[in-house]
Amino acid sequence: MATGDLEAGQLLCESMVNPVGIDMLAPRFSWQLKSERRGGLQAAYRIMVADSEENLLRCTDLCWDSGKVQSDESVFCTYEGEPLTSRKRYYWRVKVWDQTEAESDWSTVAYWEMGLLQREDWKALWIEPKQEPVAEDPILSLREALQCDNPTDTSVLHPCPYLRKTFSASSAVRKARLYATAHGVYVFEINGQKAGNQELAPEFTSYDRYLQYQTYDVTDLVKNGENAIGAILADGWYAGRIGLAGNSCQYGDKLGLLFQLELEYEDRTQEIIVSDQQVKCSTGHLIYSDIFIGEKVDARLIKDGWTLPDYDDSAWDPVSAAHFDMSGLVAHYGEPVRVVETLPAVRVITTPKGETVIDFGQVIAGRVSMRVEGPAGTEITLEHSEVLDEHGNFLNNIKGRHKDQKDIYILRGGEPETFEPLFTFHGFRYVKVSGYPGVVLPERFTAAVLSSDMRYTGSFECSDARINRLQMNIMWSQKTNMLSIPMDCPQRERAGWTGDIQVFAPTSAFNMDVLAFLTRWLRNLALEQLPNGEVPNGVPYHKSFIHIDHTLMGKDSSAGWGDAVIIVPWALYEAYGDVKVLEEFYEPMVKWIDYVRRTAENEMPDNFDQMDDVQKERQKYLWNTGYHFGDWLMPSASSPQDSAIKTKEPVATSFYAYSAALLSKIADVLGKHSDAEYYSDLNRRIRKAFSEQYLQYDGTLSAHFQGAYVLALQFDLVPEEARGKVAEQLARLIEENGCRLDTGFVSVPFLLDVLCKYGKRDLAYKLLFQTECPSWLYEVERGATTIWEAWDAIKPDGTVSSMSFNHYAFGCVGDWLYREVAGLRKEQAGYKKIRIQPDVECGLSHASAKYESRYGTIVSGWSKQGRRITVTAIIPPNTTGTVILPNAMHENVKESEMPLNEALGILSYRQTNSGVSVHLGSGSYRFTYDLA
Ligand code: RAM
Repeated sequence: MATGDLEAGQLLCESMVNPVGIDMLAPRFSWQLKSERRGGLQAAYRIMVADSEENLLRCTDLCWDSGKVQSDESVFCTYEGEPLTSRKRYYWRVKVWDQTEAESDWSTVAYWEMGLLQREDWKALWIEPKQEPVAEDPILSLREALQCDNPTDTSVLHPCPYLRKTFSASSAVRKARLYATAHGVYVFEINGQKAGNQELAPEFTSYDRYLQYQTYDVTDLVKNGENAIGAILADGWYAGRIGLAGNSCQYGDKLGLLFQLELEYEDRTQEIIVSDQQVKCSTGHLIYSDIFIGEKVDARLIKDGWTLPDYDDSAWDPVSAAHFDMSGLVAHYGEPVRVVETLPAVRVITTPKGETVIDFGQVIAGRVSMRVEGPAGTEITLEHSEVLDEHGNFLNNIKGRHKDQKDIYILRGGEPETFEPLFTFHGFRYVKVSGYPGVVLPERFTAAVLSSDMRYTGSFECSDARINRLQMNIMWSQKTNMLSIPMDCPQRERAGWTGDIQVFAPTSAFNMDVLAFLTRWLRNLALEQLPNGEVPNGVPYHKSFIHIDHTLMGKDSSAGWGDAVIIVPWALYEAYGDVKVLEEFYEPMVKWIDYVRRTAENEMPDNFDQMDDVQKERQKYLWNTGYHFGDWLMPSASSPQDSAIKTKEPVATSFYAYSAALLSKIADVLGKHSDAEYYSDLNRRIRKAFSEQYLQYDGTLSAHFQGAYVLALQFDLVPEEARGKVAEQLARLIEENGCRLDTGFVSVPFLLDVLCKYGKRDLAYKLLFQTECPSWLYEVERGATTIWEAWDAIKPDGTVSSMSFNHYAFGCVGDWLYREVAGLRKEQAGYKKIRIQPDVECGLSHASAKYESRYGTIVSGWSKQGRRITVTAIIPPNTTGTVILPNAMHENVKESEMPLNEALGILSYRQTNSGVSVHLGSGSYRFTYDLA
């Protein structure tokens, strides 16, 4: 019998709410306990699964009944019922008991639906429309590609193929599912209506090994009688011009389509409509569409009603069947790309040069929607950019081949019309409009923001508006760079650089639920790992990427980039407590460390022969050969390459040590204790070699730059007794630099933590509040709305550089804001044990963070008024927390007006030298006290 207020809610299956079309054979369930009482813990649960809602509610013919399981686990509980079948929808619910044996009601019913699990489920044929093969671009060296400033010759681009097929449904349809994928990107319509609301399917993956198909519930689109299904294809990432060098045909030069529409009639009989040679093809109003260059539409060529059954397609061409290995076909995993927000135009500017430019007030990734009325044949051009130049003129600051970001619309004439490109996106805030008939009014333009549609899970807010803007900028950079893959930037490269996400992963997991999104990307990474263990610098690792790496660096991986194979799964485990993510990528991690170990052991630096035996011996623990990106974009370096060359040696060995240490921890989590010992011993040897090689007696490192000190301290590379001196050196370097940072990509995530850990908290805050370049607030004060690639992307004298204005890497400070400033931390992976430790003396008058953990909402907030401190803490049910009240005396602390020893939910408390530490169960608490 259900008692009390206990409830189980927020049901997730494989991190998603009611996913349709997954292919995990043992999906995992999570739920949240809801309880008004303080100190609620789950003591047991019971899950039931059935293949119909009726059976589930009647508890008959169940696919799985877990029975009452004595367990406090409410996340990642694995399905253990009868084997799951293709296409079936499964319904599930859960009930819980708490530690007082109170029993909840059954939760509301949730579901998931399986996709096509077997190769034989696919009856469809790959088809290819009549088309010119996509023109292959000449391979240029990186320098040539970047210097290439000519606008793209769009005459080589081809019209988008349209494909259609008619079919009849012999009676009323009770269920219709469309399974589809493409070589290229696609959109489907059935009877004139778009299938689903996702964009740019099948999205960007390592296509030759991992191609997703999407599942659409199209029950409402299919009607009894005659129907038509149609698709438009475009080059997308598959054949379009992508990456730094802007090459086409990375995976193929022909577009193709695979689809299967499955109907189930009211009488349960079934029918399947597939892609085959009965499909017909043509072209239409999309003159070309390239994912980078842009899209051109001639609305005069719109084929009205082309996906209606009675459309006359007699002049359309046949398609041809094609054969491709289907072994890489997988169900789409994680949230799809969608239009997640629509922004109004803020203003229309006439620039000093006389250009008409729309300002959307925010740098985004996405596209413009334009309303217009005018004579047929009028050609409107929309050009996109993130910045204006120092005079306020439009500036396409991104250099290189195919970096046009230009859409063209030719009016049909007559009625008001709307244009929004289908198969391209741009990184922009400003849009230059040319050829618009009449006045360019802001209300005629909106910007659609494209992003992988993940749940927002975190927010941070404090008493300094500039820091709040910084947090917003981090969010925006995440939103607009997590678009199918974790990209470096949405304009120049849009590449899955492993280093960038490695540094940003912890912050990203505060802001959004990135578990499925990053797990999918890691699956691609594991598939792209080279046989020798190297983890490529970017994933997907397409031909042009490989070419650049080989010609530029002579290999495929770099320290701090390849280490993503260990660091990203670890960040996911930490944030979500997901052990499976460690299990799944354990082998690739081992292979990577093994590659690094072999490289360190076998490749010796040039001066090896001049070394004595002791020095020679230690070289095998130092990763000191080959090209690495080092502490990429260190501000004081004269160029990116200069920062790589100057910093690569200590960075590489530091990451070797760090990854070995993490792998040792991971092995322990997985119960592989002898592996754990092996990696911890390896880590010990690397650390010893590091300090013997690079550390001087006075605490200086031979690589005397901030990032080297940060890494050495963060990764414990110097002996304990030397750490104080090393920290002094770091502090000195920062002070000598005018209290400004000089850290690059891979050290900046740890900079402020290291300073706090070594008693330099004041200096950490000086860096945070610094407004001179380089600093986070310099960008904010210069009007940044996203995080810049380089701290001085706009120089103090106003010069606008050709760097990207939307790179999330330096936004990694977000993680520190949540943890240190607001004090929202974890004591156990996945926040089963929480720590609230606010920094009430950081110079702000209040700060607070909210995080939707898998267990529920966590809040850590504080305010300071004179000597009066208020700390708010929300600890979700089924977790416990420790709240640290800095500089408090326990007898002065009140919790919701009650003395500590009388307050409900408090398990214990302890007076320490630095304050009071309160151990508590779930609930919402408000502590007040005066600073001692
Ligand atoms: C740049 C990318 C990325 C970085 C690499 C090394 O071109 O934008 O941020 O990881 O180089």
